[in-house]
Formats: sequence, C-alpha cells, structure tokens
Amino acid sequence: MKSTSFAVAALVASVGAAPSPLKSIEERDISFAIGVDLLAVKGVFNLGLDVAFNGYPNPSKCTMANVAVRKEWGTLTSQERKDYIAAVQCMAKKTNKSPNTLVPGARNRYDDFVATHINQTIGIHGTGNFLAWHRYFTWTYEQALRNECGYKGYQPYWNWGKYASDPINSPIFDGSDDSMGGNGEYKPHNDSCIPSVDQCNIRLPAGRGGGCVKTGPFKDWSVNLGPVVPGFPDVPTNPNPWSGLEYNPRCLRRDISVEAAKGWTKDSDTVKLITENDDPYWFITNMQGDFPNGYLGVHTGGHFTIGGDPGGDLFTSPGDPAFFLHHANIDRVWWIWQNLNIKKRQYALGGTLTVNNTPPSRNTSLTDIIDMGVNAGPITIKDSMHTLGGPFCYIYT
Ligand SMILES: *[C@@H]1O[C@H](CO)[C@@H](O)[C@H](O)[C@H]1NC(C)=O
Ligand SMILES: *[C@@H]1O[C@H](CO)[C@@H](O)[C@H](O)[C@H]1NC(C)=O
Ligand SMILES: *[C@@H]1O[C@H](CO)[C@@H](O)[C@H](O)[C@H]1NC(C)=O
Ligand SMILES: [Cu+2]
Repeated sequence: MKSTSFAVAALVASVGAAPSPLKSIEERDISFAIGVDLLAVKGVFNLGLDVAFNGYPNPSKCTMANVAVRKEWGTLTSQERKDYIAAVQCMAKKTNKSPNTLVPGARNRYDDFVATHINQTIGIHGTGNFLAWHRYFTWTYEQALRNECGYKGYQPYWNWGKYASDPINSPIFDGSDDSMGGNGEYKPHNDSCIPSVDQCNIRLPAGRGGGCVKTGPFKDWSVNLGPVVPGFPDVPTNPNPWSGLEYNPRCLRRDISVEAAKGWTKDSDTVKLITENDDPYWFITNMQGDFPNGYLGVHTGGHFTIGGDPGGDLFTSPGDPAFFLHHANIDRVWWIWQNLNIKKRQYALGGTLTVNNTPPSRNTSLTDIIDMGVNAGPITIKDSMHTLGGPFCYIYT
C-alpha cells in the first residue's frame, strides 16, 4: 500500500516539477529538455513498481515517507536558490577537518571536499567506480550543507539540455544574485585542448571569459587548492605542483563554452546516452568521454561548459561550486538509466580500477570500498548503487 502510493506520489512529483509552460527565454530551452525529463518520469514509475513488488532496499531507513527529492536549479524559487548559495558560502567559513599535515592548503570545510577529490582523481575517473564514487561524494557534500550549515533543501541539479543553447544566460550562470555566479571577465586565452595541449584530441574554441568571476554570489570566492592540471597556463603554480594540496589562494575563473554545451550536452545528447547504451561499460565510458575517438561526452562537456580555473582541471574541478550541480545531474542521468531497466542495471558495473584500463587491471567490484577521507566513513560500491539504499534516501524530479 505504502509502496504503491510511492509510485503514484513519485510520479506526481515528477510531473508536477516537469516544466510547465513558462515565459521568456526559458520556454524555448525547456522545449529542448523534455526528452530526458520524460525518461525520468518513466524511470520513477518503474522504480515505484519495483518497490511495490520487491519492497524497499532499506525499509527501516528509507520509504516514501521520508524520501528526499532533488530538484532542477531552474525550478527552485529564488529564495531556495539563495538558501543553497548561503549554505555553500557557509562551508567556506567553517573550519576544515583535514589535518594540516595531510592538506596544508585547506583553509575551510569546503576545501576538504576539493582535497579528497584531488587526492583520489587518478582512481575515480575513467574507472569502473566513477559513478558510484561521485554519487557518494555529492551526497556527502549535500549532508555537510544540511548538517553543518543549516541548509534545509537538497542538492539541486543542472539539467544541461535546458540551457545548452545559451548557458551564459541560464539561471545557473547569468551572474544574478540567485545564480551560481557569472562567466569570468574576458581575458585573452587559447583554445582548450582535451585531454591536453600535447594530445589535442578535442579542441574547444576559447570563450569570452577566462578571467575572474566578477558577478553573482561567488565573485569573492577563494580557490585555495590546486591546480594540478591547470585550465590556463597563467594559473599560479601550487607550491607543491605534484600534490596540489598546498595553499594557493586565487580568484574563481570561468570560461563558459557555448560550443561545449551545444556540441555535447543538448537534451538529445543525454537521451541518446541513456537510450543507446545498454551495456554498463559503454554507458559509463560514453558518459565520461572517449577522447581518442574525439568523443567528449556529457560529463566532460559539462565540465568544459564551465571551463576555467579550477573548472577545467580534472583534479581541482570541485573548487568551483557549480561542480556539484553538474555532478548531481551526472548522478540523475545514471539514476534514470538504472530505473529504465532495474533488474538488469541496478547493480551493474562496467570498467576497471585503472584509467581507461591502463595499465590493465581487474574489473571494479561491488565489494570495493569508496573512501571519502575526512568527509564520511567508507562504504562499499554496492551501497552506492541504489539511491534508496546504503546511506542514501533520495530521488530526482
Ligand atoms: C589520500 O589518499 C591516501 C590513500 O588512500 C590516504 O592515506 C590519505 O589520507 C589521503 N589524503 C587526503 C588528503 O585525503
Ligand atoms: C597560446 O599558445 C601559444 C602556443 O602554445 C603560447 O605561446 C601563448 O603564450 C598562449 N597564449 C596564451 C594567452 O595563453
Ligand atoms: C570484466 O568486465 C567485462 C565487461 O565489462 C567482461 O567482459 C569481463 O569478462 C570481465 N572480466 C572478469 C574477469 O570478470
Ligand atoms: Cu571527479
């Protein structure tokens, strides 16, 4: 009974939050974002049926009665966005948990998350744990916002396809006081090369930013750690360039790329990713990008829509607070993909322990551990496969 009402309520929540006819610029963008949202509705309906027939994975902890619903940034009220922003800024005022011996450059609680990501970068990208690791990372951050900074909402996500035609004027990056801050000021710079200048498999033309973000709530944001692989050659080198963990305070820079957004993160790109990759290995690989084959994918496409420093640095990218909106959407896309074939995909993994399996290594396993450093205790990958199981209890609209 409870479970059936879950299906219905979840469905209603999805439809209710699905974009209603709006005014102005958003109307046009939203019409391009309906494909993924329809898949989400279909997926949550499946999820409701699944718990109705098979029960909840963790019934004493997580049911319809207490499930959190993560929402799209553009559907939040202005006050809800400001509450989220205030909590992020609060993190940058709280004392770090990382000991100075481990992360000499950490100056606040936000830096703990950046440091954990930097420290593990090589083991969590291009690997089979990529989605599970980032799911737990994003959730741990959301919990810190709530438990340490009084935030009452949940982690919002950035549905790329809604804004792919014009990311600079999106409610995420338009620089208004309820946005995640604007583009960087114009500073001349070269094209971006992915994965690197020496190996330019994919070239993105230089955008119209490149300098410090001077508009919106994060204009005074301090990026303290990194770079490790700097987004621009003029980013000051970290005193320990190998670890990136020494103190290196600098402004937040962005170079919002319309080409990355339009080329790789349209609604149809995400629909294609979800519907044309039944094999978990190819889903995870095409999502992250297949650079030797000139394929950027939605993950790297989203990161380079933000670009800049630290946004264009694989290691330090969580230093830009927009990171977590991006990765919430990565997680949502995985969640949708899982929901569309729960039996086969809920616990399906693809990939190995090493980046693009170089050097060759064993497959990632459900019993492997996800380490969150000072931010949270370790969990198994299996515990990170279900958003109603393990430590989690959330769904997406
Ligand atoms: C980095 O990872 C190593 C190995 O897992 C761990 O021992 C160390 O404490 C980590 N450092 C940070 C800053 O999280
Ligand atoms: C652009 O790239 C060229 C060649 O690598 C380099 O000499 C130049 O300094 C770069 N310009 C900027 C603004 O980074
Ligand atoms: C590793 O996973 C691949 C599929 O991604 C599979 O073909 C292969 O058999 C697996 N290897 C082992 C040793 O289980
Ligand atoms: Cu990452």
